[in-house]
Amino acid sequence: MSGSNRAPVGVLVMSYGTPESLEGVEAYYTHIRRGHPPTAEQLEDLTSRYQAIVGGVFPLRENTNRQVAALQQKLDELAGPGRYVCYQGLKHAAPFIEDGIAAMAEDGIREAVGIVLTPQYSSMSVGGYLKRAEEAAAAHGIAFAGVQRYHLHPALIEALAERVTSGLAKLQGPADETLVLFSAHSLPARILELNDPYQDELLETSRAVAQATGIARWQFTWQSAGQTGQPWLGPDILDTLSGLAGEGVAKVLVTPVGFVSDHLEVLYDIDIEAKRHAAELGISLARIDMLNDDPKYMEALADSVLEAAGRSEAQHLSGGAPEA
Ligand code: FEC
Repeated sequence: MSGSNRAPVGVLVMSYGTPESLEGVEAYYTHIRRGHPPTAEQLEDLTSRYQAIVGGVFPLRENTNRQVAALQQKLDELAGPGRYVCYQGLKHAAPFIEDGIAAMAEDGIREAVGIVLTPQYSSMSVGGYLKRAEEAAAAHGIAFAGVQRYHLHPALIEALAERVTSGLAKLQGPADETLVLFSAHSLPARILELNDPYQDELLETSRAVAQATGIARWQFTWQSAGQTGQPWLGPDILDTLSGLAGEGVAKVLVTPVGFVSDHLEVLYDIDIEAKRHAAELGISLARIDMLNDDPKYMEALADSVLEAAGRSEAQHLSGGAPEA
């Protein structure tokens, strides 16, 4: 980023997005399915999951708003007020990624950094967000640099480790009686043919958190696979829990490391579905508190934004193209 004129740098904070109301669920689901409307049965299934979760029907929207405000505050603290200006860009709901970039253009922003509210890179997740943001930025003549990953940032690992430690206390008894089950959103299994780093990065985050907390008993599992008729990465958390019950494990602390917010995939898939299954198997299941706007998480995000802006500025000065 060219630091000489000190014009504000736009920060596009990208998140998955959630409907604004129950009436908006169909349009949201159709967007996720790339323009193909869900069947009545699929729509009813998704609507009933939203209705079942605690903490409001669509907590992701409020949580994302809070995260964006907290990141703005952290950037103001670190770089001076107004040096960086945050905008929101959602993948499947308004304001869409393209809306966020258009708002920057209207405000006269010429340089931007993009960051996604999920720590690990996959071409199917972060790669998709950054591609859309880059294309929109190019159309508006905005120089754009994307943060691809921050899955090993020390402040992120510290924040997750603190939550594992307090989560273990929730389950009571000696910590070595509990198995820590790291989890993340599954992806279609064809990702394996693309040499994608997603799985490795999730395991790296899990290993770093395990080391930071000194836990010996941990495993990784997938969750929230879609119903697309294609195979998804497994084992799924429900099968993993069945296997653990067979091995005599009685206490499990689920630690989602690919999600950063309270939302449907945590509040339904873990807190309702996995918990119910665990209870049937005689397992006590607890979950770590999500990061939401945790100050250490904000530090990891702000640091990654500043690093990307600096990298981009160095490249600008040396005449090279910014890295995506
Ligand atoms: O709280 C909320 O309203 C939104 C919760 C939510 C998050 C989330 C994160 C990720 N997804 C990822 C991949 C896929 C792929 C498909 C897919 C489908 C859905 C559906 C809902 C949904 N996802 Fe999601 N995802 C969330 C919600 N996701 C609802 C549709 C019904 C269902 O399957 O349950 C399949 C698309 C297709 O049909 O082809 C693939 C990935 C993440 C984590 C990274 C990120 O946050 O971007 C990867 C939160």
